[in-house]
Amino acid sequence: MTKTALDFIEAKVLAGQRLSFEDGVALLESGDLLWLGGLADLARQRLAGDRVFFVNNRHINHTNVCGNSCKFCAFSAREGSPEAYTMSLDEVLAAARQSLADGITELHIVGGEHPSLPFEYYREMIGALHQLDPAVHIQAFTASEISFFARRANKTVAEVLLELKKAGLGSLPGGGAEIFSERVRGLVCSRKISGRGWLDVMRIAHETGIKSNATMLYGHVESGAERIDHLLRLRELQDQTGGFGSFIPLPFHPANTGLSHLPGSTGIEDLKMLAVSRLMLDNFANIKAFWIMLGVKVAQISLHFGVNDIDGTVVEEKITHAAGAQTGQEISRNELVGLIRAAGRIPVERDTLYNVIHTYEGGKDERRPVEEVEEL
Ligand code: V47
Repeated sequence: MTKTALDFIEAKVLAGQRLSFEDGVALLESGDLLWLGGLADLARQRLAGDRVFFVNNRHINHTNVCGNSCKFCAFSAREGSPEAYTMSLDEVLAAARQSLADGITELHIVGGEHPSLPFEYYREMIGALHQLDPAVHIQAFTASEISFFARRANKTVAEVLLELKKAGLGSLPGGGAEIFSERVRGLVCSRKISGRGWLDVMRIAHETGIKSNATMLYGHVESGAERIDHLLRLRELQDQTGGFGSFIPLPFHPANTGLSHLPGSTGIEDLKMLAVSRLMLDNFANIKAFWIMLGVKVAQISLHFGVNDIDGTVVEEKITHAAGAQTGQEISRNELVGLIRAAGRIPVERDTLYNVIHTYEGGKDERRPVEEVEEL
């Protein structure tokens, strides 16, 4: 890519103009990481200022049983196999109870597409969790899971969403999007909902008053053009509904998957992807770095590459850890505050829908002993 083309893109960003498909591909191909990061940082500054969000949350992966056999997934197991597990309602409630005592404000629940669990299992789970603590926001079930529930229960997507909403569902997580390209889906997740199907479920959710996130799984067999196509399809839907709260690019982890011969992404590629996401998704308020997949240090550095959200405390995560993630399972609120401060930003604890719970004012770049942070 010639310098002139990149200069032209830079001028567009400075003028606040929307970037095209060709611009996105050129940005991904550009070799100047710091230039790209600086441009994304400018876009981040305009959209989000110096505040960096995190949430006090807990993930629950209620079952790994799944009939999809996606090649990128190390988490799923066949029904009846020795690795298969399905949590009972009591086990889900016990996991939630444990973290409610620690003050979480969000439960993030995703699992496999279990071929024989009835829809009642999910509706009862949401209802019981909501009763346990009506103030806790339940972000549960990817668009792919919602579509699967509808097919299994012979209901429409809208019916499933409304029943879950009535039971206490707050919003949908962004998983299951993978890469929208039919070519790629044919290679890595041919049994899963199509890209168009995923977007349709999200459109219906947004029209039903249910907000959601969006993700993209990258670093496997997709091309740069297919990544940009994915971003543009999200941008188009966001223009129409405004229902996406954040975008989270997820770097593929190859260990124990059907694609274990692939190397996985590098830190440079991760930072580039986050920066390009910030620049292309001009109608997304938040770009999130999921530290579990990126590693804490890359997630922290990404705060200078367009990112303004570092996800949350998480507590327990099985999907990426099955695929070889080296990160811990949990990070404390104080550690998140320290990481954000050390990056020169203002830590803000948010709820799931980006309402501010607490702004940690004070010295921006000093690191304080962990026990002092709570007292600010
Ligand atoms: O849908 C599966 C991906 C997703 C692997 O909405 C893998 O705030 C990497 O969607 N390597 C689940 N990724 C996680 C997810 C998520 C995470 C954090 C925040 C939010 C949010 C959503 O993980 C799956 C799939 O795309 N995944 N296998 C793997 N081997």
